[in-house]
Amino acid sequence: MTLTAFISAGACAMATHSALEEAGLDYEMQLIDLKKGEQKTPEYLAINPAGVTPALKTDQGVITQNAAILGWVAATHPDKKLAPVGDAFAMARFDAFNGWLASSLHPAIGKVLFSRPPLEGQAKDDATEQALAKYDLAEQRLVEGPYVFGDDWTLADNYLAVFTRWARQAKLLDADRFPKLNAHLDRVQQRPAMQRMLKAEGLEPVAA
Ligand SMILES: N[C@@H](CCC(=O)N[C@@H](CS)C(=O)NCC(=O)O)C(=O)O
Repeated sequence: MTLTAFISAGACAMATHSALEEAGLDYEMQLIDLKKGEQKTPEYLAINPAGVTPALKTDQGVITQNAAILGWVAATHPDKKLAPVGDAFAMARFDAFNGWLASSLHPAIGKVLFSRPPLEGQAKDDATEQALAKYDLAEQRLVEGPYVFGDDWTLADNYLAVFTRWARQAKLLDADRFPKLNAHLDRVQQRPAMQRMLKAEGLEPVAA
């Protein structure tokens, strides 16, 4: 199987990149620089017409969306125990959590951090409050602890860590308000696959 991962350093594609590392796969990495607009070039739009990263080119074709890529990596490497493959109910919950990250947490924190032009004043305060309410939901209801699904780490943990990392970088992941999410991020950042991913993207774990 020949795999090419289209990744942008420090972006949500860190979830896909770390999944490939967790599975120990051989893949070629193509860096797409979002600041230079490389996601909108005709060459890249031929890979992912939506003009966003990540994308994963496989022998069967291209897969887009972190959540789908994580599910595919886990399903094609069941021996690596990256997700509860084979348990339909547990897989539905894995997909549901990843779907929530993609459709709710990511857009909320993305609006705060990456709006162009940048949000200011009341608009920024409102967007921040709405994003933090979603982190509250993760802290209080969705993340069982120590991992998303209790004692068993899955790829959903690395995907969540993308957004807790962004929040910590922006000084939004308050230690008193989000003790579980802070401990979770510290734990996930220690994974060798996460550290390989960060190094390959020219990044480092973000300290509390
Ligand atoms: N739900 C998608 C989101 C993909 C996405 O929005 N990627 C961002 C980076 S985090 C991107 O490429 N943005 C570039 C743009 O919108 O021009 C996924 O998880 O794959």
